[in-house]
Amino acid sequence: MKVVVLTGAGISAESGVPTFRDADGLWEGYDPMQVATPEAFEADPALVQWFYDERRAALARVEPNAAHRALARLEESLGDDLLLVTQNVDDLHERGGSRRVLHMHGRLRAAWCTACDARHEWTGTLGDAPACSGCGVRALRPDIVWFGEMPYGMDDIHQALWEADLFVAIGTSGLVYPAAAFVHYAEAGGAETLELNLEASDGVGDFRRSRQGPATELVPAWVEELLAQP
Ligand code: BV8
Repeated sequence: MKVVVLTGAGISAESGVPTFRDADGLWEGYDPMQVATPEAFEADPALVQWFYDERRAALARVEPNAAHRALARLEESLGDDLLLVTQNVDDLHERGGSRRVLHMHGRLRAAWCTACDARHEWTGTLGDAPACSGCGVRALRPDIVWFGEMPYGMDDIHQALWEADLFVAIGTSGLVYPAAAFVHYAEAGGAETLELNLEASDGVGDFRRSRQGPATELVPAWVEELLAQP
């Protein structure tokens, strides 16, 4: 069985990572157009670097939860028949045991050199303009896909959605494109579709099945159910 799982901020919420659009979400405090676009970075690089430095540092204070670990168990069982795509920029899937994670919106723990295009694993700050270890130029930005930028891995994702037997969206409000359209691709390819979310998202009507509840309860239960199928 070929499965594509798409996760959003909701899968990391119970680990203490703020979501974007919930009551205490990130966008409550910051206008995404001020901190998550190339124009914002051009206009005020210090603010944008600080915004991501803070979130990168906060990763050291959170741990993966039962939902992340359940998806790692699913990967152990399905191997390459599972594609885990995440909109999240945290590293909790990897720290929860997943080995193959497609971060379509980039990663907090990566830096992108705008001088030589190199990517580097990065756990420290970027606001102090460190030099690229490749070309030496002080031109590193967060390796994050901002609004108006092309997400990573789109060809692989579309291929996997087309071939999928099952598409599951976990902890996402389904408001950001192109991720919000994945369910339509999966449906067109003949896949079964399921939404697992704290509450029904605006796009819940696009899914054949949906369950509401916290990810740490819904995801382990769903994985055990799937793995128990003949
Ligand atoms: C692009 C990195 C084109 C930054 C992010 C009008 C129509 C269609 C598209 C557009 C449009 N206007 C503008 C666009 C394009 C735009 C877009 O979609 N805008 C939206 C706002 C309308 N999209 C883009 O710009 C994308 N690029 O289109 O490029 C292009 C074409 C050619 C060439 C070049 C370019 C790029 C989008 C990526 C932007 N970057 N992140 C950062 O992280 O700082 S998006 C950001 O939102 C995060 O990645 C986040 O993951 C993503 C989606 O949010 P969610 O993950 O869903 O989080 P949210 O808080 O919204 O929801 C949480 C959910 O969890 C809730 O439903 C809640 O109920 C649930 N939950 C909470 N707790 C729990 C839980 N569930 C379970 N258990 C719990 N405990």
